[in-house]
Amino acid sequence: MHTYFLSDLHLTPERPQITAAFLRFLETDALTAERIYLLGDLFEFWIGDDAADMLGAAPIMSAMHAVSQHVDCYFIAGNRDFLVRSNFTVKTGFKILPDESVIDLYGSKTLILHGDSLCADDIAHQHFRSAMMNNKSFCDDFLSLAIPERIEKAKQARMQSHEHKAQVSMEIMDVTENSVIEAFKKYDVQQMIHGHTHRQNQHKYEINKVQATRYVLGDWHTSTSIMKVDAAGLEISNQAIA
Ligand SMILES: [Mn+2]
Repeated sequence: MHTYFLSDLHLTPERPQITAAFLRFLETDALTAERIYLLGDLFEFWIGDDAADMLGAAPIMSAMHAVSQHVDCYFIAGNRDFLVRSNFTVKTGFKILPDESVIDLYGSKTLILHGDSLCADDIAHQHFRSAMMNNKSFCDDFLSLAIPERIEKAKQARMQSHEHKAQVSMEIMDVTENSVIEAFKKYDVQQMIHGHTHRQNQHKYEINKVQATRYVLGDWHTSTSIMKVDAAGLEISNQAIA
């Protein structure tokens, strides 16, 4: 038995080849797993469950739902799709977990998260997290707007995000080592898995004289990034997206 982890697909109607690659995964490998965890930014943006059909997500959600009938499926929201709500769970069968969840992964206690909470040096992003993502009244107000108005605001936010990325160095947008070490200690784990930075890699740490590992999933821009874990270990595979 095995478990899959994926993140940062950034699905959008503008990149149908990535949606096709995800649908292929759902129709094939996904069905062989016992559990699947999606660690955020599945969608390029999400402006409310009621706008899913309009943004072309309906076929994706029904394919996810088909898998959830055979496999335990979980979703942690990213900074792009933090507005997923209970209707998303109904339509996809993926249960929403809080960001920063601890799971038992074949005997190893493992922290799973989207990863942007670890990017403490990115002040603008941390402001976005506190003022918007984690601000219930902001989210409720936004979701109460008419869909075209939400689409317009999301476009503006994406433009600001592009400008921000162009201005801020790559180091600032990566995780800060202090936050990583604090997270290992806070949750008392020796293993964590996250996405967000799109920098697929594994990093070793020594926390209180014990070795710890941080695994980073890649994005799905030019190739897939799928982590497969079983009792024997862990590997990430990348397949080119045509
Ligand atoms: Mn992200």
